[in-house]
Amino acid sequence: MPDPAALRRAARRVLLRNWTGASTVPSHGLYPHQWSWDSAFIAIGLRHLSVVRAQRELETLLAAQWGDGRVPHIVFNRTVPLGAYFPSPDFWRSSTAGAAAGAPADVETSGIVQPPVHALAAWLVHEADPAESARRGFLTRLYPRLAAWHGYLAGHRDLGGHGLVSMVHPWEPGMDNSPCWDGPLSRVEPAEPGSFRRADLDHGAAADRPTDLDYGRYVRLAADYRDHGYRDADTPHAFAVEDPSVNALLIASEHALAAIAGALGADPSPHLARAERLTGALVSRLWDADAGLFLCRDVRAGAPVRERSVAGLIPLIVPGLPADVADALLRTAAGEHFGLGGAVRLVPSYDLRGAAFDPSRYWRGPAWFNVNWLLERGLRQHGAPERADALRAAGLATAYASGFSEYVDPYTGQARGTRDFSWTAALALDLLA
Ligand code: 9WN
Repeated sequence: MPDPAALRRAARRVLLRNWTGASTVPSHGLYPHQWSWDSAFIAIGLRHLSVVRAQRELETLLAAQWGDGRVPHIVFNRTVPLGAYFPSPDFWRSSTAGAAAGAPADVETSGIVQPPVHALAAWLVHEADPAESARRGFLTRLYPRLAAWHGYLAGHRDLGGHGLVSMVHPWEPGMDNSPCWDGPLSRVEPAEPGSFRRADLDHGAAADRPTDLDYGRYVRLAADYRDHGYRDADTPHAFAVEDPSVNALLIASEHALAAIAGALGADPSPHLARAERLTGALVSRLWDADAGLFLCRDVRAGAPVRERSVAGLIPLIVPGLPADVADALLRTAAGEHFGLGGAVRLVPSYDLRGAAFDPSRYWRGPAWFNVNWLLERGLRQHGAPERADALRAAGLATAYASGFSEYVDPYTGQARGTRDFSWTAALALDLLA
């Protein structure tokens, strides 16, 4: 375990450097704009440095919310050159192509979304200093926006028709090249290789990143959505998946929204009712008792995706999970596929025994800090405090030793991806507190 004061200083330095004045970039080189779920995790850590800055982080993101309630996955910084990140604003063209869906006119964004961690983050930021939060009217301003965000997901994204939210692009669940998407993506015709330039390869090792074929398919799906005005009802959505992690995060955030409503003297019951409905749908539709974890579902094929992704363990953060399901998840986490408390330092993003496992390539095996932070919370919530303590210690040691890297080899803890990554620093601060 590193010296807590040294760790705190180093994490603070990363967050101060990555702050741009109104929000935080995930990393200056690879990701020079504001990302949606990154900002939620960053705010959770920033609250330990400055509650006002943490509030600002979330408010900047939500200021770019669309009229239909969606919170875009990227809010572009207009001072950053177009070639610094791909796809850039001239690809998404949100303010024109997205006008009918209510895209803002004064800021450029992407048109897809990321997991709804924001209400959970807003509640944790509020709890860090409730008096200051009340004085600044933080929850009063955020509540309608967060409610509209969840309303968009529930109202526009139940593509499977069973009460769960679907993601329509591999960038949406935030686990871009998870082996779970290989099957659903194989039906997508890739864009011409020469029709775009991958700026990510200017900053990251190709072996640590998605392949060119993946990128061709990402581009095709995003362009199709754009060309249908980002209107969900009109877009064919060749890729549609129900992801247990996204739905679990929505449930946790719906519980947080109930707490926010309660703090504001509003009625929490609609949020609790939605959380309960979602929990029922999550268990009945995605739970696989034989595998001992939740599976993703390919909505277009009408079938479960038989791959073990860490997304299937993340429902441990759901408060009202049936006890037998929670117990089975704890056993699976500690078993041969994920190695918690045994073979690995941190829980991998994908099955250690899976055919597609690769300890270096992005979401196909490496361990990520946001995922491990969520699992740490889930372990604590479901009666496994010793395991949570051990994961916390491993997370802190690995975050520090890896230079707050984006992800690590799950066995060795060796740094992968970019360094000085904001959510790694932010969540280390949160674990320290
Ligand atoms: C595409 C910013 C984001 C994270 C995602 C991670 C990665 C982007 C990319 O970086 O995705 O959104 O260009 O690869 O997969 O989880 O939010 O940190």
